[in-house]
Amino acid sequence: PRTVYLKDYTVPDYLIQHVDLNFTLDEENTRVVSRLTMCRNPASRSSDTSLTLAGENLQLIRVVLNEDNELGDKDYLQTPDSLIIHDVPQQRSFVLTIENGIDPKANTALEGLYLSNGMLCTQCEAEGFRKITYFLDRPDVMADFTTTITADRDRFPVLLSNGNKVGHGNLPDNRHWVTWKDPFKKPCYLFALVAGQLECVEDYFTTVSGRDITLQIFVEKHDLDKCGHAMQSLKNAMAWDEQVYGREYDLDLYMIVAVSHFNMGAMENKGLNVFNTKFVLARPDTATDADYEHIEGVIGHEYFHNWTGNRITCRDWFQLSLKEGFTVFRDQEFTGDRTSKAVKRIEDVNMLRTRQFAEDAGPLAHPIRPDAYIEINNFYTLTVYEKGAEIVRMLHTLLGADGFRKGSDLYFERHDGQAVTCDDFVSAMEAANGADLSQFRRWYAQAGTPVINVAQHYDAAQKTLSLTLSQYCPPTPGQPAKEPLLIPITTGLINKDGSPALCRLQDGEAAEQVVLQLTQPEQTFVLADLNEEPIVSVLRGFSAPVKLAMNRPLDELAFLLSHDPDTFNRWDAGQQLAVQVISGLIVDYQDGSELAVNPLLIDAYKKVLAHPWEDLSYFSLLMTLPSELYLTEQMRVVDVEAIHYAREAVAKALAEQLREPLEALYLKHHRDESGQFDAGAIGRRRIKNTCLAYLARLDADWVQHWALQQFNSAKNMTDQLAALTVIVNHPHPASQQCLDSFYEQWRHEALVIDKWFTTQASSPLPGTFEKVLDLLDHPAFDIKNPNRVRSLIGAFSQSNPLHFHAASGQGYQFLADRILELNSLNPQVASRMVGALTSWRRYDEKRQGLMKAQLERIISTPAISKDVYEVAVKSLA
Ligand code: B3K
Ligand code: ZN
Repeated sequence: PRTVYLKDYTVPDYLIQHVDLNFTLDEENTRVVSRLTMCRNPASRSSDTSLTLAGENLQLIRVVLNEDNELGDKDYLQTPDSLIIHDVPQQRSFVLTIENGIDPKANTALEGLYLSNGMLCTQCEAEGFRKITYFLDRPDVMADFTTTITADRDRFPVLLSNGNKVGHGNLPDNRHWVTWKDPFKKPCYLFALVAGQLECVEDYFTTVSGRDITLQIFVEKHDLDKCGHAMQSLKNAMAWDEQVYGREYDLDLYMIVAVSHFNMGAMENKGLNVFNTKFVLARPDTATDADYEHIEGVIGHEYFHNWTGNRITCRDWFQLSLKEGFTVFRDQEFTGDRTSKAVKRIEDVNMLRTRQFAEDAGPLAHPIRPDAYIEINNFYTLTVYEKGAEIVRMLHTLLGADGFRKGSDLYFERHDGQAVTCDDFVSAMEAANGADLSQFRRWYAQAGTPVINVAQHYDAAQKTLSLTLSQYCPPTPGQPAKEPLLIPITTGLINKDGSPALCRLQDGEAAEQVVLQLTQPEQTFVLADLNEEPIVSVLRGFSAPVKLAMNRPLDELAFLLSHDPDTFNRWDAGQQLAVQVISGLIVDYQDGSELAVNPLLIDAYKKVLAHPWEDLSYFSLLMTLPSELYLTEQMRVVDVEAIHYAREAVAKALAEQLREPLEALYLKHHRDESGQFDAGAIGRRRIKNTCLAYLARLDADWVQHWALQQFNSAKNMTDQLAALTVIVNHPHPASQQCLDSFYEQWRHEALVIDKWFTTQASSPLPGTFEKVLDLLDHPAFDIKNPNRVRSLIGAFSQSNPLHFHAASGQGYQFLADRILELNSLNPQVASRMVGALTSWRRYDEKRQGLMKAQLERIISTPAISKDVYEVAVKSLA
């Protein structure tokens, strides 16, 4: 397979001004006639007069140049992935008409035009348009599109594409046609077409300048009752982007279509977003509070792309983080404003510190702007998205909210209608603020997670505190040595009595906190006017994507857990406290010693329980132990069993010793507030279910009864699923019965059945692996549906370390078998599943050998896709 390099970028040799597409739809034989108005790009430096268009799996029917010149075999060359026309006009624009056939039904890769439950839909990002017709399939070729769709009226009553509907009519033989015109120039990856038996929910939004925008959500008929939340989320997002970024919507129509078969979350096609049903459909009894939050977040994300992605797009795919990092930052802030800022920040950092840090420390580490790829779809990673958002967040921290807004305003003003680079974004931030971000730019080019060390020295005579910070970034593939980065470290001080101490840097103003700008490998900052030595609170709000190496004594962590006014650091102090205690128990477990939990931890949690919290979701997070995955990241050689049993020992000790307050809290908040989604009701459900999960560790009849009661009486999915999870994760006499009744209750709701699969695949109880094997043969399992694959195979391999990493290696073999099966059906999904094997170096020798053997087996399989090949080969390197 061929590697593509950023350093090889050249401008396109030709431009496309106008695209006129004509689709005659059929499940197995769709005809596409594409009429391209093109010209030589004046900026091109090549002297070659041929034209190469990208195209895959297309049946070419004819090629016509300038209306009447039908080209013959000798005029062009067809390769498996291109069409090369030997000679095209160089001095004036020309029209190229191409007719080709495609087979959507055979398209199980779900890229290009494909079938999902009888409806036809497209997915073109990153390079799917070439599976529809021959084209200059690169984001820096922007054109205006007119699309006419003709189809049978019964099978495809609804025909959608980007922009505005400009014409429609009936044809003989029960056929009809619709024409769509998108007035905004766009790259072909933003093209979309949807056709099928869809029903629609309609509403409107009045923009700040008084324009009425029609909003439509298209779903299958039986899902019409699950669109209300998505619609409200869209309106919230539209209002938020006006208020926070001054961005107004630009077309008169905004459409969202929900489809069941989708490789990822959603797609921001201009005016016609296509969504995974998972991020649209919600009803109180079918979707959890977390689902409600994710739907609003993803609807926001795709909406925000209209400005950060569509109006201004990427020059090339190496710049992916330009749109994704910025848009994730925007959706994170949106969700924080809509829900709880404190909780949202913790959830985002949790994900970053477990999954993205692992990526950054492993064989697939890459900068947020990668230098090279074999398959671009493999680079829609946590690094490009989540770390990319952290880089944007650091700019926000460094420049302040106003400075950042000035920068984004200038970015929109300078680059509207263009395809640009990450560097253009940073330049706009610089220019608007008169800032020098040259060192900051290294974040775009360097992979790996920097480690920050902190040393403090208090000088009682001078009343100063010296903080010496140092940075070190471990080597990553292809980057043995790193340059120092500009790292903003938000820091505050707390007096011994728990009151905040003011921070004053030399010549600075006194403030509640300061942003220390670390630019050197080691640097000392002096804080003045301190009558006593304070406790430092470093990296508040997680102000940079780094690892803080501070070995604090347990009592200092307990102090911060009680007193830090920064909600993030307060929570993190509890996490670090628990990590230290659990780490000690991991060693005890490995030594075969008894697992005795440090009373200091119990006491700290007791205090948390006694505090009158207002934000109960935040309270729930404070009560939640670090996940097994986070603990995995803290170990040199990962021991999944020791992690699981040590963490369980702590959870059980907390349940035993804090039984009374946990019970009281459960009973206090155990009420039916189904259908209420305000922060109060969500928080009450969350803390109640956190208590139930602790109490379940007591394995007592009465708790089993509580769980069963809750399961049977719940009228909302949050409570029902929380109860089911407790029942399935602990020995419970009614376990199978509950699973069966849940299945019966929800067999017609695919998204709920996904949860049913996931719950079983995630259980720590013995027999889970056998259960997963049985579920593969369950009639509801369908390897062609990515949500189902993720709910069973993904959940087992990525969220059940105890069983996936069973010493026998059966989990690894099982996963490799599934990857090979998926490889020929859906390479993108197959490649995602390889993720669970890539961290093989982190395990003991025996497991390393077993995991490696499966990776080797994968790459030596004939006809392996480049998607799977790239991930497997790089993880072995
Ligand atoms: N831009 C799409 C992701 C496309 C993934 C292609 N493999 C969704 C998003 O980030 O909004
Ligand atoms: Zn995105």
